[in-house]
Amino acid sequence: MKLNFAGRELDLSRCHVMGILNVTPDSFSDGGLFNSRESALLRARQMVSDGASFIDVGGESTRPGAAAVSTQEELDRVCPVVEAIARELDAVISIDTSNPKVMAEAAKLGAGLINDVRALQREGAPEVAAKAGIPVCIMHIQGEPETMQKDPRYRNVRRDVSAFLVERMRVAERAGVRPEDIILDPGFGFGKSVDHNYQLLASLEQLHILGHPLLIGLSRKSMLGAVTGRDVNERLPASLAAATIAVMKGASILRVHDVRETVDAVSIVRAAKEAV
Ligand code: 7PM
Repeated sequence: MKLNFAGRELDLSRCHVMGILNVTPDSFSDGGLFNSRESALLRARQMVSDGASFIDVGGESTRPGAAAVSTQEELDRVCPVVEAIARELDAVISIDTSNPKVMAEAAKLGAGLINDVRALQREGAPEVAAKAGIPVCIMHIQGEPETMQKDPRYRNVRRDVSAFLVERMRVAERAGVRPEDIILDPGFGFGKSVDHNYQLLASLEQLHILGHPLLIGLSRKSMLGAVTGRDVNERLPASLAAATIAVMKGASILRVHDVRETVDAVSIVRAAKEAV
């Protein structure tokens, strides 16, 4: 299962690690430390040398209650970083945005993947993604980031998430996104209770039958805090356990804060899978 990310081919039958690079002033676990272009680049270099195949560059906080960001502000945050990483580093740049203008600009500057937590629901997004001609991650979300955690409800969370993803895939394909370029993500924490999240994690295999690679984001999420009682910066062991489960259930890309540690966990799963 090979995918072409703006000229970089990756075999997604193996699991790859995506490092999170927040370029927002209010990023929840980087504390806004990596804001300037230089510090973002420093962090990206470290993640690539730690084994990240992807760097997920995000300039709009998806944190519930975070202020909306203007297109210009998001472009100003993200473009210099995308450009610098594309010039210097051997990694696929993933652009974490819902804004079609940002998608288009980032693709021009060398981004190889569109990661839209709103599943291309913004006006014009499916068409821009198609025109960019790079793979797209379609993530499940219920509601809008501002309000999604207020009493999320499902008839059947596994079926509802699948149905949503199938519907958004159809929209993307109708706009011209190639089916082979679609990556799916159940969207842990995006309009889901703790129980919903664990039900989805327990049945990740079921999403696999849709036939697309899976991208999974569990790193430091509150569903891990809910079980361990740990604060966000104390969730590495729980994150690694969750990552291990996801790889064992067939995830192709893990979106994480702690690249080096996750690469180790992935390598153990691979060694055990390949042993005869
Ligand atoms: C507040 C709420 C802060 C949520 C940060 C988050 C995912 C993603 C994010 C994911 C994909 C976080 C999230 N999570 N993109 N972006 N999948 N594709 O905890 O699970 O990092 S932001």
